[in-house]
Amino acid sequence: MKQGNSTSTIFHADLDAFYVEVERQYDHSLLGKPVIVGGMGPRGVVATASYEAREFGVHSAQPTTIARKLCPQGYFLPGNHSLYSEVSKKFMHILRRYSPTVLSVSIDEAYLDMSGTKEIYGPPIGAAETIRQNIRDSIGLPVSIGIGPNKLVAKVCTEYAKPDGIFQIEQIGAERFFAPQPVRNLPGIGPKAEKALNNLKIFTLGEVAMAPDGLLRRALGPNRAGHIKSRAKGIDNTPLQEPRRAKSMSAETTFDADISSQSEMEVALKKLIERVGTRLRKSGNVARGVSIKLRFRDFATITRQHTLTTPSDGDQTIYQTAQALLLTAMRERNESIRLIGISVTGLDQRATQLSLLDSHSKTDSDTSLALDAIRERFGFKSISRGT
Ligand code: TTP
Ligand code: MG
Repeated sequence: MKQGNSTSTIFHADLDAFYVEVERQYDHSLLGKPVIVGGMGPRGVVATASYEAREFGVHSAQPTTIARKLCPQGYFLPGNHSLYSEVSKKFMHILRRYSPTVLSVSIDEAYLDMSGTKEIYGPPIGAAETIRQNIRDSIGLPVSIGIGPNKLVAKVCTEYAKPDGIFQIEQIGAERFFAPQPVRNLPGIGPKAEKALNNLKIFTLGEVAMAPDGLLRRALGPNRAGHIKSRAKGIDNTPLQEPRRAKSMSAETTFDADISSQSEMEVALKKLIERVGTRLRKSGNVARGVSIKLRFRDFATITRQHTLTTPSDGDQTIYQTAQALLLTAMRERNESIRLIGISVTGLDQRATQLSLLDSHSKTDSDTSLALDAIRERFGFKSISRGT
């Protein structure tokens, strides 16, 4: 995936005053008026306000009672959340027509990887205009689109595009574009970080970019300082979409009667591992870790885990690891158990790990895959590996 390099074109699309604009579709008399959607009870808060109402100082998350004082002539509506989520689905659906990589990040907001689409949609601004028009024609809503070389710049651009517009900054201009902006404009800097920076006389993103590392570490902590500094220059290498995969898979079984013999536990463990292992191999992942869970008669529950030297998807490797964990756990607490469980963790795609697999892991993996094929044909109980 092309990300964060000069050829990437990322769009950030965000509907304008979303809930209000949906309400206006159903009641045209609300067009051009200060409209507020939110909780109407004494403890209710504003979900959103039309741009007309924002002029009075009304904003999201403000108590509705305050909004009423600021804007007594406003039209206050309780909102219809199932309708908004229906419309949101349609919005995302339209966006997916324009890019195979769309990352929806909230009900009315998504990133699109538009890299390499020039041949189809022309230059970015024209493409954004086409998308905006399509959204207006299909669901009647105004949307703003920020365009940048990465997610960060695109997102900040959207703020400049609003309402109902397009704004683009290329990588070459990103640092200069960010420099005069207050630190709070950077996604990821909240009120606390803002205050800490301001206390050190750092007010703009340009000042963050130039600040000595030690000073930033003092304000933001050692982990965030370097990250925020590069973001303050408009640099962001985060991929648009994390590969979708489960980080772990597990199975467990509760016994009808508590069991205390180690061999019974091992038999249960083996069955669970065959189940999880089959799922793991089907998903095309290998595991980096194995963990077991034991629940004792008194409901006390422990987990024990181990990181594999070589990632694996083979039942035998998983079983041997789990068995060793079981033995250690039993040495600590030799009591009968009511539940046993297994998890494979730290999953990663097998293809990207293949070169790391040693010959033993490959044999184990291949044997397990062969057993999967037999089970698929003749049923799960048809075959099992001897211990
Ligand atoms: P936003 O995109 O933050 O706001 P908006 O679409 O109303 O206005 P704009 O993007 O033009 O600034 O949020 C989308 C919807 O999410 C918003 O219409 C209502 C809901 N929402 C809340 O319910 N509570 C909140 O605090 C916020 C920020 C939004
Ligand atoms: Mg919005």
